[in-house]
Amino acid sequence: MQKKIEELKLSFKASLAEATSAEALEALRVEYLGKKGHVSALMQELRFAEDKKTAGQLINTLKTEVEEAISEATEALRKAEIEAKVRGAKKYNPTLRTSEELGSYHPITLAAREVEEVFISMGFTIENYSEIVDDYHCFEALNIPKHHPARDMQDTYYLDNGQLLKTHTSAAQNYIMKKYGAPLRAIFPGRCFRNESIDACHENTFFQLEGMMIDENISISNLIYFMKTMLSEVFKRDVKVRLRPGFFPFVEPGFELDINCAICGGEGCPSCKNSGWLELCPCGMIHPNVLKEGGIDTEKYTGFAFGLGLTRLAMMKYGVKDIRDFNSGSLKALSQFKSN
Ligand code: FA5
Repeated sequence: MQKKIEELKLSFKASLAEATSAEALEALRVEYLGKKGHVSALMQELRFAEDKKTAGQLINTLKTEVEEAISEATEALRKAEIEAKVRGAKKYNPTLRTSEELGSYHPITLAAREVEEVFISMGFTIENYSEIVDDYHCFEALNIPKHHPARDMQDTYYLDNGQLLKTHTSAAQNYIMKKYGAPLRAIFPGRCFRNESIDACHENTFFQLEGMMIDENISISNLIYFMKTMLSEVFKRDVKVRLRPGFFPFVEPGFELDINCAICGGEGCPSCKNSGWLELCPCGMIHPNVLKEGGIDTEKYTGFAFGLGLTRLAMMKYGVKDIRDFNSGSLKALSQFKSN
């Protein structure tokens, strides 16, 4: 009987080598381990064998070896199939155009780039600043101490850790003054967040583009020159603006620069809250306290700063009636800017 078991082992090995598919392996399993298979037949014969104990052990060993060999071969086959599939799969090609429908730049990006180009040509650098800032940079360093009523104008989203979402790009002023010192010309676009009531010209998430120029003998006339140049370059047509006094604790004197509403031509509409004018770019001469806090010698240097409402500028430039269209994700609205 032992001889028979050895012969079965050898024939199993030979058959296993030829079984190269899942079906062939299953057939082999049934041939050896099935109810009417070789191992069952050996068990039947065992009753009549003389060397029952040794033969029984050998049959068990054969059974285990057959089970293990078939499951190993099945697993190897499965892995080989997966590898073949991966090898044969289409490779990702980053240079391949997947669709004729190409995307386009967001109108706010387009507007920001135009403004940036104008200021770069006038010697300004572009700075980047975080969207999460601390109380010091957003308020304290800007001459807005705790409990100052000016904080009420910017309904702020505070984080659990005491930091906050930047309410205005002015939050970068102190950082940039300390980074570069004077003289300095920099612009810094950025996303701002305020817990606003939303309407056609107010969003809770909007973009501003801040600018600062600090040097010897900088005056209001420099400020007005740069504002005029920026607006005429961006709009490429005459736009009616008005300058009126405005209060911001970080500038003295401070101004509101309003633009005549491009949607209604000044008649009054929901986009300008029926006033005919839209607040666009508050500005002013940087307050000495703010310069000092930024490490600037106020005996030698003065400077101006402005906070352009970039989202509103895009509204006026492209004739977008409702500010909410910008964040809507509506392809119907945004794809109109493709040709730009
Ligand atoms: C400020 O944020 C000042 N930091 C601006 C400044 C900078 C003044 C430097 C002086 C010197 P204000 O809160 O007015 O100011 O916002 C500036 C501009 O951002 C507004 O004129 C407007 O164009 C835009 N803006 C403000 N709130 C919103 C809003 N909720 N949705 C869309 N645009 C807004």
